[in-house]
Amino acid sequence: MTTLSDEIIEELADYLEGCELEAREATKITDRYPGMDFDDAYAIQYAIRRRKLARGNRLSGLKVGLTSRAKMKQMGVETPIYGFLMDYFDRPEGGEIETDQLIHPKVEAELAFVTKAPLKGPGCHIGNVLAATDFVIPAVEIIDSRYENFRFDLASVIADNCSSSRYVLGGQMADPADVDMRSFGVVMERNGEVAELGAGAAVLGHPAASVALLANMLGERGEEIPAGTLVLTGGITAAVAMERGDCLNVRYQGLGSVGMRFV
Ligand code: 0L1
Ligand code: MG
Repeated sequence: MTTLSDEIIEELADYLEGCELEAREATKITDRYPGMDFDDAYAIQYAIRRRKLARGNRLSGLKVGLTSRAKMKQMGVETPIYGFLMDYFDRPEGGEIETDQLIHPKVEAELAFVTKAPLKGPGCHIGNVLAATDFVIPAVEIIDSRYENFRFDLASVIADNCSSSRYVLGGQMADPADVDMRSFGVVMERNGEVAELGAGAAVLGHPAASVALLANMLGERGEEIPAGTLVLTGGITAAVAMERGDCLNVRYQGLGSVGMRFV
């Protein structure tokens, strides 16, 4: 049940999406609506999604955020969150990220899943996810919170589509049975220097647990993860700020590397 009227939800969706499309900073929406709850926040996020679909953009996947203890602690929250990915978020491996389209981007090294069968909660677990996974593929998510100076809270972040902005997939996929996802190591280098290191277990103990959680959260809305869905499971490393001129290279154990240049 939302506490905000449909009119206010649409007005906030218009405001936040405008900030995304024009790379304009937003002020925390809970300053204006302190009583808004997570249902309101997801209603705003879904309104943004509908606006993009109506304009002809295609949904390209889903993402789960705040899946690492470090990130949850940083934000003082206990709950991971989810958002959507659109076709124009997808950028080529080894390509350029246009910083003038973004506000203050940060990068996260992630393991992405592509499903081959639907997943529906409640009760979805790692076993269901592994059985329904076509392949896993390395990914870098470029998040770009629209909020001025990162002044936000969980409801404001959910409404802002969990800071989703761009993502880059690697070229090497793997059968989930061939990857030890808990000890799967990543090394993130910015401008040739190691910026972050991590292992897959940083993501809720096992990256597949993030997909299961997404299926269970969507199940509460009567939705499922359809077959053929790309799911970004959340940062294995902390998010690292990038600026124009920076080069990023992330090495993924046994799965090659993902690189990009911020121009
Ligand atoms: O992908 C994510 O983990 C979402 C992060 C949302 C908060 C932020 O912008 O740091
Ligand atoms: Mg992420």
